[in-house]
Amino acid sequence: GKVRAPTHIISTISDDRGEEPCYAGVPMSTIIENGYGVGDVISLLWFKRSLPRYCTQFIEICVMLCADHGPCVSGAHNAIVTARAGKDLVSCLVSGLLTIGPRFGGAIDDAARYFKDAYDRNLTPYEFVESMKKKGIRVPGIGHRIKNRDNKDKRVELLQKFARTHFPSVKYMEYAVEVENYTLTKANNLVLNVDGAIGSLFLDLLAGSGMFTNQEVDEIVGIGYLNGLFVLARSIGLIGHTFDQKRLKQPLYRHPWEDVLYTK
Ligand code: Q5B
Repeated sequence: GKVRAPTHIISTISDDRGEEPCYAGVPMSTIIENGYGVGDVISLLWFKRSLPRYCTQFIEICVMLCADHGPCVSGAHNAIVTARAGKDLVSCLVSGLLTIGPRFGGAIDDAARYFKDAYDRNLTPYEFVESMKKKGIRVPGIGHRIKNRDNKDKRVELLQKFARTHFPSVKYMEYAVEVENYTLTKANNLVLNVDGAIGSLFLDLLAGSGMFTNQEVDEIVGIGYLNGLFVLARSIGLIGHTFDQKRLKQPLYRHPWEDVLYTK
């Protein structure tokens, strides 16, 4: 019989060999004719399945809400400085993306991991937060530089409102809110931030949609898919900031001496 030469790559998400490309088996014409959106494409390419409309809408809302947060955040600042150094679009984009991590934008996966573990183990918010403190770990998804109890993050409120209306269950998000209620007793700015809201709500999406087995949820949370949402979304803003600087013909950036504390 025929002998198949061993392949060097295995791929399961898309196929470009036929008359038209397929995403997770769905032909491009179906995607266009059925009016699929970016949320559907993310569902197919990341999760390898079509998700219900409220899930794809939630994904799209995450992308829209995280697309930008002004010029002062780490990512935009880096992109702006890089653009002003005369670099190309890709360099500006990646210099911004490289700031995304545990403190800035990249706390979504850890928020999901820690909230899930604490909720599934029936830890009270007090037990959870204090156990994190003992380990010297900041609670991912909690805390913000400019948002606080009296200046809550509108993005978080919008995500919560959508989920409370459309999700079958928001148990992980409600747990995250209980954690926030406790951390707010410690400091005014220890609010549930946008990373924490997305992390906890994505747990609710995974657990409540009936589209994922428990093993698949564990795999998604374990691998860490969710920071991808922030990376994808914020790329939109970083590209915007790059074009903005180039349009404005901004000169090379040099940080002012007065803003540096020179010490020995
Ligand atoms: N403390 C976000 O800190 C920030 C604590 C905490 C327990 C916590 C901090 C943090 C976890 C990571 C996280 C996502 C660094 C944030 C985002 C996207 C963004 C950004 C934008 C956008 C802010 C002062 C005291 C210290 C700390 C304690 C702080 N956080 N304790 N758990 N989570 N959060 N990141 O204000 O006793 O004095 O030592 O790491 O979720 O990135 O818009 O800017 O869209 O672009 O700099 O929204 O919360 O405060 O570091 O001076 O800490 O609070 O231990 O206590 P700050 P620090 P002590 S959303």
